This record gives sequence, C-alpha cells and structure tokens, in this order.
Amino acid sequence: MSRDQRVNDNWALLWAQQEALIHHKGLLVVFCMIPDYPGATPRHYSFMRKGLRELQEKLNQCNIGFRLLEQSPEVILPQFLDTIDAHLLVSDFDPLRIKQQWKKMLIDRLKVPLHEVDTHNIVPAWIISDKKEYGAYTLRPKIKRVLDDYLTDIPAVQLHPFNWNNPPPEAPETYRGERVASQTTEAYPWIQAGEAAAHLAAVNFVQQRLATYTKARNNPCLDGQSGLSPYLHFGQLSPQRLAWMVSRSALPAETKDAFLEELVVRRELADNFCYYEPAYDRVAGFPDWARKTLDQHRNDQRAAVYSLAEFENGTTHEMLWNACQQDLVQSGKLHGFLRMYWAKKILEWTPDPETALEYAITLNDRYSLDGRDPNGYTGIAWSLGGVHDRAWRERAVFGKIRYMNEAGCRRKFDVAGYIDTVFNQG
Ligand code: FAD
Ligand code: FO1
Repeated sequence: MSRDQRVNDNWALLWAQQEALIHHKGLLVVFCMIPDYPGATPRHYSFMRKGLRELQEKLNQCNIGFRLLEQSPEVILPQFLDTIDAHLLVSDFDPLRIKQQWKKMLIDRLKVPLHEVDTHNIVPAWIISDKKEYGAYTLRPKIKRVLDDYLTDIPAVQLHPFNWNNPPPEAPETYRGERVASQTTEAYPWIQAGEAAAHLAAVNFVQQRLATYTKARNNPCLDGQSGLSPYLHFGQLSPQRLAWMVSRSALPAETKDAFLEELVVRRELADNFCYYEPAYDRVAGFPDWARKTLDQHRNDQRAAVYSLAEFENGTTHEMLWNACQQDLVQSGKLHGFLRMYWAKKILEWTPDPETALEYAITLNDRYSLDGRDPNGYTGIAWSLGGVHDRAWRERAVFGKIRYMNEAGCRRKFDVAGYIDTVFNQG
C-alpha cells in the first residue's frame, strides 16, 4: 500500500483479500515509509501518519495485519516477504517516477508474483489508453464509452477468516515497526486527516455544496470547490466512491457532469500524462509547439525577475500574486483558478522556462497539502508549457502559451476582497 491509503473502496486490498481467501492465507498490509519523500515536509507526513494510524486500527478490526516499515520498499520488502513466507505481493498504482522505479527494482528481487492494481483511476490508466493523450478532448470520449462498466459500487472488505501470524520474534526490530507516530496536531486547521473524516467531507460536499459547484468553482472568494484533493492525494478517499456518490445524487446532470469532468477526465488525464511522459516534470515534456514558441521568446525582456526566495516569501510587485503565495503557505491550498494565474506569473517573472518549472514545482510540492501529485505536475505543465492546451495569440515571454493576468482575474472575481481576506486571515 502506497498511494491508496484506505481500507474501504480499495480494489488492491480487495484483490489481495480474494487471493488470500482462495489460498486460506492471512492478509497483511505493508506501508514502506521513507523519511525523504520528494518535496514532502513534516506537515505532509503528519497528515499522512494520522491517516495511517486510523488505517491500522480499521485493518485490525478486519483481522488484517498492518506493518509500517521505515525503509524504501525495494530495500526492505524482498527480505521481509521471505521472513513472513509471503505467497503474493499486491500493490496499488502510481505513475510517478519514484514509484515506477521502486517497482522496477522490486520485480528483479522478488521470489513471489507482484500484482499491480490501479485503484486510483476509475478506468485503470493502462486500459483507458496505451499512449500519451493530446488533451481532455481525446481522453473524454474514451472514458465516456466505458464509464458505465467501471463506475460501479465497490464491495466491502470482509472480516478475514485466516489469522495473520506475526513474523517470528527473530525478525529485526524494523519488521515489528508497528508504531505510527501518535502526534495529534492537525497539519492544517481546515482539514482533519483520515479515512473517516474524508468520507464525511465527501458526503457533506455532495449533499451541501455540489449544487453550486458550477457557479462557484471559478471564484476563489466563494467556497465552491470540494476541498477534497488532499484526501484524494493521500488515497484516504476513493475517487470512484466520490464519483459514484455524485453520479447517484438527484442533482441536474450538467451540475454532476461539471464535477465529474474534473474528478474523472482531468484527474485521469493527469495520470495518463505522468504515466506516458517520462519528462512530466521537465520542459522536455512540453509539446513541440510549446517548446518552440517558448524558445523563440527566451530572450524577451521580463517585466521583473525574482529569485525562488522572493517568490517563496511573496515579495513580488503584484499584490494578488503575493496573496496567492501567502494563502498557499498559511493554508496549504490554493483555489484552482488562482493556481493557473500563480504558475503563469512564475513563467513571466523568471529568466527562462526551465527555472520557472523548477520554482513552480518546488513551491507547489513544498506548500500544497495535495502537492507531490500527478495533478500538480500536469497542472504546472499545462500552465507553463501548454500541455493539454492549445496555442493562443502570441505575446512576449509566453509566445503562444495561454496568458493570464491580474486584469483577467478582476473580471472573474473580487480581487481586492480576496487579497484582504488572505492578509487578514494571517
Ligand atoms: P475540485 O474542483 O473540487 O475538484 C475535485 C477533484 O477533481 C480534485 O480534488 C482533483 O482530484 C480533480 N481535479 C480538479 N481539477 C483538476 C485539474 N485541473 N487537473 C486534475 N485534476 C483535477 N491538484 C492536485 O491534486 N495537486 C496539486 O498539487 C495540484 N497542483 C496544481 C497546480 C497548478 C498550477 C494547476 C493549474 C492545477 C493544480 N492542481 C492540483 C489541479 C486542481 O487545481 C486541484 O486538483 C484542485 O484545485 C483541488 O481542489 P479541490 O479538490 O477542491 O478541487
Ligand atoms: N508513499 C510511500 O509509499 N511511502 C512514503 O513514505 C510516502 C511519503 C509521502 C509523503 C508526502 C506525500 O505527499 C506522499 C507520500 N507518499 C509516500 C506517496 C503518496 O502516498 C502518494 O502515493 C503519492 O504522493 C501520489 O502520487
């Protein structure tokens, strides 16, 4: 278990349980925790560990074991699986480089089969497409065609009838690393970690706020988005469960479709991009037209050039951008509409696209609770490098990359009100 850190609605866990039942075996969930996950800060670990603590309790109620191993999987798993005489290893799916590398190294060292189950996408990434898609317009029809087959209810985990025999006492100390830090501080006041809180938040959103999603979602001054992305990122909430709840709500189709477009099409498009584009976090991953136009404007005069520290401290010449950065730092989140503007200004105020990409990824991963995610790398590649977007009217620095600025934001929402709220919140 790595990406999908939940007991309910977890197809990888259900598959593992089915295999264990067939072979009359015990069932154990292992989470390999590394201290230096790329871009992660103590707040992110606190949110994740809290979720894992709840997971451990829930698993034990189902007579399923849990082990938190404090080492990288490719180092500790082969030996651990030997010690416990494992029959099969089942893993969830994640398109990110670090996970793909872990699996590649693991495969060569395993003596048991490894089954990978994509329980993050409603239609598994390798089924919906065997190549990098151009955009939502090419992926959407493929998803629409099969969605009814995949967007179903999800069976519950059973009480496991076969006991998990703890590893023999001589197993090294790390194997019995059952402890999960018990810090109770919440990473951020606005969100409580864990599968139960995630489910409650999802039910609350579908019942109370989905109805106004279409109107409010592009206005950062309204609480129009679901706020569920950290739960989806850490896998404490199943995207399929959320989509299932939305699809069965009594709301008008266009309201439901607007949300499912983001949750299903946009999110699965992000996994598709990271899965089939090895350079998902580099300029080399931008489409040819975008790389070409950015090259042609590489030497254009920048209105301003800021260092990573100046961006990080929100000390640019534009108050709206500074408010976005302050919002991101103090709450760990930034409204989807503002994220586009926030990233595009980094392109405008850095010497070149490579620097812009590095700064945007660094800050997004460091400060967003939902960061370090395929959605983030893809959202930034869309903003800076036209990924899944088209060419727009040519201009300085951006070339034909879609432009956004404060004036555009003023046309959409009360910018002064937003700035005021952020700086008074602090
Ligand atoms: P809602 O509008 O309620 O959407 C519900 C869910 O749908 C989201 O949680 C997400 O899983 C999915 N979704 C919505 N919009 C998008 C999108 N544009 N692309 C992919 N999936 C989407 N999302 C992250 O999860 N982590 C990130 O680090 C991240 N960084 C981004 C950086 C930039 C520059 C941009 C432009 C977008 C980024 N996004 C990221 C995508 C999107 O902005 C967030 O998913 C969304 O704002 C999260 O808030 P929410 O859950 O309230 O969204
Ligand atoms: N996944 C792991 O398997 N082990 C970790 O130690 C780990 C740490 C971690 C810290 C912050 C964070 O945002 C994600 C982290 N993840 C870890 C991955 C996470 O569970 C998700 O799988 C990915 O981030 C989504 O692509």
